[in-house]
Amino acid sequence: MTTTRTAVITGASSGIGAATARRLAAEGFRVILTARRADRIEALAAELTGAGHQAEAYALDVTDRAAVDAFAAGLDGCDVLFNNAGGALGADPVASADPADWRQMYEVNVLGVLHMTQALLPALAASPTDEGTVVVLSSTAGHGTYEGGAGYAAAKHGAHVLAETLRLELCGHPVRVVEIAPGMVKTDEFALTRFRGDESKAAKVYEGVAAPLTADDVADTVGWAVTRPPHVNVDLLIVRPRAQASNTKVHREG
Ligand code: NJP
Repeated sequence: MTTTRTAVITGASSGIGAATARRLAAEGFRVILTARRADRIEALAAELTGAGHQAEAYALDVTDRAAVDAFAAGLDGCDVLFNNAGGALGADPVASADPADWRQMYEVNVLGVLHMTQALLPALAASPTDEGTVVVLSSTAGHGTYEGGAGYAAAKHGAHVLAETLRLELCGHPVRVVEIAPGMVKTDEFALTRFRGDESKAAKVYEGVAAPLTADDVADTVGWAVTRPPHVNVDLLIVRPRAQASNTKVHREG
């Protein structure tokens, strides 16, 4: 008899989260889709269910600790937690950045991961197939910085440190901790959110880059990491498009 594994995905309403939901559903996971926009995750859950997969939607703001605890209390098991909800706000230099943006980035990219991880760790440790896995979607901005990126990089460095520390603290327990750190990924909303809906500024991020990563490329790395045998811990996977050699060296055509 095979046991159906459950994956909880935060930020499943768009981009990398939605792509990973599709990927993990295809791998046979029951996927629990969470995000603030209920209509988006309900539509995706219906699409996946219609295709014969097991999928449920649960509207959740990861910065709301009480809501996260209520979600966890109603969950009947979790084998994989994909901490993907997050993003950047603004690209202002340190001298003029808005502290409110920094606070919001810390809330979602760091405290959101903390809330979800704390709430679901007991369920992950009790995984009947011994496959409890916490995945943290950080960024190459969690491993280096760039001009105008300090607020986002500080938050993603925080997510990276959380993952590193948790792996040390869980050594000897049946839960592995995986960090996926992508470079430039062309998704519909990431840059638009960063530039508060300014489409021309958002488009400039990817201008001339022949092939940025796609959400599916990142979903592929998550799908691979969480389907290794339970004793294999993929600590950190840094993935960039070929055209991006570092946070500040990008090949642009034209
Ligand atoms: O972006 P986007 P990506 N509570 O904006 C959700 C990182 N990353 O897929 O709540 C719960 O489509 C939001 O859903 P909603 C990036 O930092 C990206 O590209 O409905 N959910 C949405 O589904 C982020 O951690 C790139 O608005 C909250 C999702 O988060 C992850 O990859 C590069 C929430 C954001 O999806 C996915 O980004 C990189 C909250 N409080 C790292 N706030 C890149 N695209 O270039 C937001 O290195 N969400």
